[in-house]
Amino acid sequence: MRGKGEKGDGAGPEDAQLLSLVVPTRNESATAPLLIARLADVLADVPADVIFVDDSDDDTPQIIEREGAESGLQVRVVHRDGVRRRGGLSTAVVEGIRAAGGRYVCIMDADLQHPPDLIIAMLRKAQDADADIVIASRNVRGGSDAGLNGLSRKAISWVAKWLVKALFPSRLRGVTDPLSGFFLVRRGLLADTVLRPIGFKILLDILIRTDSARVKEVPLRFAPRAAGVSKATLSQGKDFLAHTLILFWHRRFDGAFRRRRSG
Ligand SMILES: Nc1nc2c(ncn2[C@@H]2O[C@H](COP(=O)(O)OP(=O)(O)OP(=O)(O)O)[C@@H](O)[C@H]2O)c(=O)[nH]1
Ligand SMILES: [Mg+2]
Repeated sequence: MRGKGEKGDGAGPEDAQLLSLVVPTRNESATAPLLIARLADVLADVPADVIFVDDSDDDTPQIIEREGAESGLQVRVVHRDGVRRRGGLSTAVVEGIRAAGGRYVCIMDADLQHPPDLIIAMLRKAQDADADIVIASRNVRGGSDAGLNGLSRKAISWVAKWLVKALFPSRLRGVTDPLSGFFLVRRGLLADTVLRPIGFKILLDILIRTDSARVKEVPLRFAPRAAGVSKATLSQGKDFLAHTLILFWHRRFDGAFRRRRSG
């Protein structure tokens, strides 16, 4: 894998650092030590830092600081309180992306549903296929959503996927898992992109707002949560629908606007 000293997006400190991993956390004191131990193995030879954007009320940030210091990883914790937590997971991920310095930014959950070894496969795919976005997909050969909790969640996930595929057919052609929470993005792609996700579907926001980005996928075997408690709630369904509608209108308006200007 290409790393230190390789040519990046242009000039700048990102040339020295290949990857920033962004992990949003809320009350993950049970999973954080397990995750950090796995990341220390996986990222041992990768010029990378790990940014935890934390909205916890428990001792998750202290645990991350302690385990991070012992792990040899370059770990940063951005802890948010009060109004800074507004938007929850979605604003946490955007804040992490904006704090990142690596050539690539990878977003993953803290509960080990996203196997850390896949980070290396995603980086390789990004470099070898010159991709702007690499998605860890549950829906390609070799992937699976077995770790998704219960039949109803699997059904909701299936309906949600086909809804967005129907609303954004051209942009999502060939994309099998537009709602995955595990993905890697070339950071330069997002430099001038305004991201306004609502809820948990940040990848969809990025895909719709970066029209010509090259997308590749690697298979994800979505694992069960390693420990701790799910933060998924029913109101996420409402957030998802609101977010999808906003993106739909944004895209239609922009399209009409572009046509009017060129016509
Ligand atoms: N910073 C931040 N992170 C959050 C927030 N809500 C959830 N997270 C984190 O986002 C990731 C995904 O949340 P999960 O609770 O695992 O949601 P899920 O994977 O859809 O649900 P399960 O399949 O039941 O685990 C985890 O790392 C959470 O700790 C939030 O409000 N703020
Ligand atoms: Mg989870």
